[in-house]
Amino acid sequence: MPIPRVPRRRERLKDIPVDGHKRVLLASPRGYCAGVDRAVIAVEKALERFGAPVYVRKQIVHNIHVVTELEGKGAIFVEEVDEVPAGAHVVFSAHGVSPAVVNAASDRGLQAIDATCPLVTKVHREAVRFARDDFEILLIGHEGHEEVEGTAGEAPDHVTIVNSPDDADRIEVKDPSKVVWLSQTTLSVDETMETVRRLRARFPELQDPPSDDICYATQNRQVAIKKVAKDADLVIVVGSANSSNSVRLVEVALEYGAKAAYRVDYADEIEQAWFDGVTTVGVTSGASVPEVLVSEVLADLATAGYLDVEEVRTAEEDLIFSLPKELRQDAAGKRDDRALGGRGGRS
Ligand code: 2E7
Ligand code: F3S
Repeated sequence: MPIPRVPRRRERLKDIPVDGHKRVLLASPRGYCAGVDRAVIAVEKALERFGAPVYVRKQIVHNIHVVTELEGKGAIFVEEVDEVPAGAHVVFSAHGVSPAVVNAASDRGLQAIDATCPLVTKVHREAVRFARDDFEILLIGHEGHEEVEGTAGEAPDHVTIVNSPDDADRIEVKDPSKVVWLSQTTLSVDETMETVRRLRARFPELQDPPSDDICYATQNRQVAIKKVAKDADLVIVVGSANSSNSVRLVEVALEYGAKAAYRVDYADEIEQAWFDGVTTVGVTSGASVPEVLVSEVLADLATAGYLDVEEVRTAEEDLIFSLPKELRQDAAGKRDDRALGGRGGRS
């Protein structure tokens, strides 16, 4: 079950006395990616179509605000499909599920709606193909994260999880001539390249994935925050603690010159003490974060005198994914025309 939000009662931010021009650099792209948009709409459509409750396995996306809002509309979040009453509708989260979960849902007679991001499904297919060709798959990603569990579950006998660059120095493989690396979609691009460099130093025949596994949205948000961070005294990242891509944005900001960087779920977590001597505040948000939460942060910053907001745009995004197939027709049998189209808009 998601943790309910406990509102923090702090005073609103007060005006910050600093010498110099106070401004906000607002990173763009930020916030919702195409996979999150699709997954959240999928739960809303399922509620409209089938009525409440609709069950969702795990958090649909890793954002406490999104989860709380959907709960208010009648979604029930569960950890596993065995908590769902037989015959009910269950939505699989954007992070994907292993075949074992799909089978457990089917054995229980559940009506599954698969909101797995298509870019995660792509990685699952790569895992299946390399396993079929008897490769050992070095899956770079965080053990225990739902996405990694789902991808590894496609080929458990062929996958070794590589958690960090240091892990790359330790892991053992059976046949160094038949290894390939794949990755979680939301990792730090720079850290992943370091992990691959260290893997390749040990296994020179290591194959690359057929295409990037770190998705366009993760890459674009990291490029944008890098540009902001070099000029920022303080960076605020809006996103939840369990949101891998949001946490990476804090790390990337610090690596690229931000003097300080903090993650908040809500504007009321911002602390007055962070602003000592701060003229330039960078702001961004993770891929699971609705824009309203960023607007609330900007409103609070305005009360503290940071009224000048400059957008720092490093890419355009116009990717839209079609809805999960189980929801593509409306109740009257008409096709929903949200079509697969657009581009990720690499920076
Ligand atoms: C699905 C995937 O929900 P998030 O915060 O997830 P992460 O993986 O960053 O914890 O962000 C959206 C999202 C990202 N990747 C959803 Cl596979
Ligand atoms: Fe998909 Fe990337 Fe978003 S994997 S859910 S587009 S962060």
